[in-house]
Amino acid sequence: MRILPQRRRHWFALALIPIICEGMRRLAQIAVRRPPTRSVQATTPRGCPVPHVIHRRIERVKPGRLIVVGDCHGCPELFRLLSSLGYDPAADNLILSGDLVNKGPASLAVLDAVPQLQAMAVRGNHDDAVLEAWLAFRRGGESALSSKFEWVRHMNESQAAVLAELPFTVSVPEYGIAVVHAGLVPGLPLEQQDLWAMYKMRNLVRMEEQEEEGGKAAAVEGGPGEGAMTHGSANGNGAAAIIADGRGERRTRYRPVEKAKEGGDPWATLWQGPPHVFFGHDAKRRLQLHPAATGLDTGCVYGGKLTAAVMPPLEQLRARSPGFGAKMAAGQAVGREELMVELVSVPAAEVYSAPTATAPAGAAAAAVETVAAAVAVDGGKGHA
Ligand SMILES: [Mn+2]
Repeated sequence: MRILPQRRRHWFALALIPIICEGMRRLAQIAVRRPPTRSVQATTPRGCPVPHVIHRRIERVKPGRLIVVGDCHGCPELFRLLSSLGYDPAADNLILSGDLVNKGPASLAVLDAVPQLQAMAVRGNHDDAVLEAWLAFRRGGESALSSKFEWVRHMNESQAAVLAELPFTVSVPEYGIAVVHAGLVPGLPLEQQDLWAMYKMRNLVRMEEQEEEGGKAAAVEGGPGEGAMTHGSANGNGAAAIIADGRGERRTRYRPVEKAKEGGDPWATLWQGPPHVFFGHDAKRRLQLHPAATGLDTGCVYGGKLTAAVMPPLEQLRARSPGFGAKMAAGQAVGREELMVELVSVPAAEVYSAPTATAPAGAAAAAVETVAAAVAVDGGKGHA
């Protein structure tokens, strides 16, 4: 301090205040934080750089509605759906449930639309795969693209940047909701959720079951209420949770799996929240209406439909839904009724991609009937 002239000393001291505050904040964090159960993943499961923000939080919503749209897969139905809703980027809040691209004809237009529409979106497995393909294409030139990703050669830097920045979850605490592409493992805080599981899982297998069946369960350690997981691996033995049942005595461990034939239950049937989770990825199961989770992938690209969950502006919700305020105050998961969710769908204009093992059976046949009514809005609730 002596090296500074007298009049500069207090400025120097002022400059130190934020540094000291930050140091104290970090010390406080270390004091309350449990030791991490895994190392931070440096890349996504497809080897892409992880986004700067993995778990995005919308602290203050815009004054309009909150709209969550299911898996677009490059389908132009996104634009018809938004236009039928009278979507206003300046007022409404829009979140896409991931798999923005691939299989449909308008992937690039969807990527252009994300910033134009002020949309937020979570990362789907296809989004990550496309980003990987683009990065490889840029490194290796023409030979690096498989026919499945042929269209990726036309993707420009800003379209790729949209994919590169996609977080794995978007939370809207004011509404008590979160959006993820595939699912979440109950009992784990967001920061401990596995990247693979968040965009690939469909079912959760009880670890005990899995052990009985073939002894293949991952070795997982963890104390009460603490999540433990294996490292996110390419084949997806991603995460397991240990859940206290309220008294902290019995615990359940779950292992997320990709396909229903691997056993277990749909993860959303086990999810109790909070938050209420909107998700996609599971076209075969179509609309999923569980108490604390809503599955919105209604197989548009397979000739099904594109579905949005529309919630009123926050101010209206608080005024018109007494249950919403009560559950939020009690720290409980809000349901679709409390959120006053309206489900709105537009049918696919055509079958853009042949149904696969994980796509809805019979969607192609159903689509034939809906081609003529392509622009009609199906405003009904609860079409299963
Ligand atoms: Mn998916």
